[in-house]
Amino acid sequence: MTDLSIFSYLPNPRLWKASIVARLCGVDLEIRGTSPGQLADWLWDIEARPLEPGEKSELSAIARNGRVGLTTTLYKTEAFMAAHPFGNVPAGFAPDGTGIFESNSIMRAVARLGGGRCQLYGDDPYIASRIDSFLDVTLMFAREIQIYVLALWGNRLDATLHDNAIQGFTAYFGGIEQALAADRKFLVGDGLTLADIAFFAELALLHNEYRHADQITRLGLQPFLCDETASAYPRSVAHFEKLRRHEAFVPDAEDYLGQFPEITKTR
Ligand SMILES: N[C@@H](CCC(=O)N[C@@H](CS)C(=O)NCC(=O)O)C(=O)O
Repeated sequence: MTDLSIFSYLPNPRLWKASIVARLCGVDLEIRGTSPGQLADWLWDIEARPLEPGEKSELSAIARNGRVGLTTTLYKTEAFMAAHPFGNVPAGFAPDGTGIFESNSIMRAVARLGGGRCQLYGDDPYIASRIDSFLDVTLMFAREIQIYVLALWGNRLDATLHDNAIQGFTAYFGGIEQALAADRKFLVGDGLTLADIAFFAELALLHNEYRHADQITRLGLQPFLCDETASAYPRSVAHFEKLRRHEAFVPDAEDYLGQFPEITKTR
């Protein structure tokens, strides 16, 4: 039986948080979704599905404008909104329809479902909480980076947006670099945890920056993924490059990241 189902645009690095943990902890996920552009042609529901031809006209009562990142009309059912009050994807669903939102929390749910098979969420309350600390700061970084990447997608980057993103980037990477000091192999303890997986997923998402290099340089601004970042945060960049080759990460990350240069290489 499926332990958890997730509806999302695909591919979505934030969804990998759950799929990587599921792979490592033997949890059965059902993933539904389509490309971001085609989510407007899907019913956002506990049983998400493609809309039938002509069905949109019958659904005008539930049509609503996308709010974050998705600028088209979306068809979110009342059941979806009851389960997901913020109306976002990735959207997790327990077998009884209980909604689990925020990709970090969906990931935590998968780790909990893994029970004793899962070594990724610490084995005492203090280590689990330290992992949570990293997940909280990663969410703050993710928020800054989302604003930046969405501005790039909308071709509306400006110096202020870029400056805000710099603040978020330097604060987060300063902490990650510090956490990996003295040749630590992982962010928490001696093994892979949810903290590393969330770091990896959000930095993977930032790779979309490469698609918009012209927009950034035209404004006289500096991309984040560049040689200077590799020099300023060598442990963080090496950690990312190591994780992308981990066997549990490769099925999600290989094709997606293969579209982009490695951070350590000059574009
Ligand atoms: N912090 C959230 C971000 C989720 C999010 O913002 N999702 C956006 C797409 S990027 C969304 O679902 N937007 C729905 C809408 O625009 O109505 C997470 O990690 O899950």
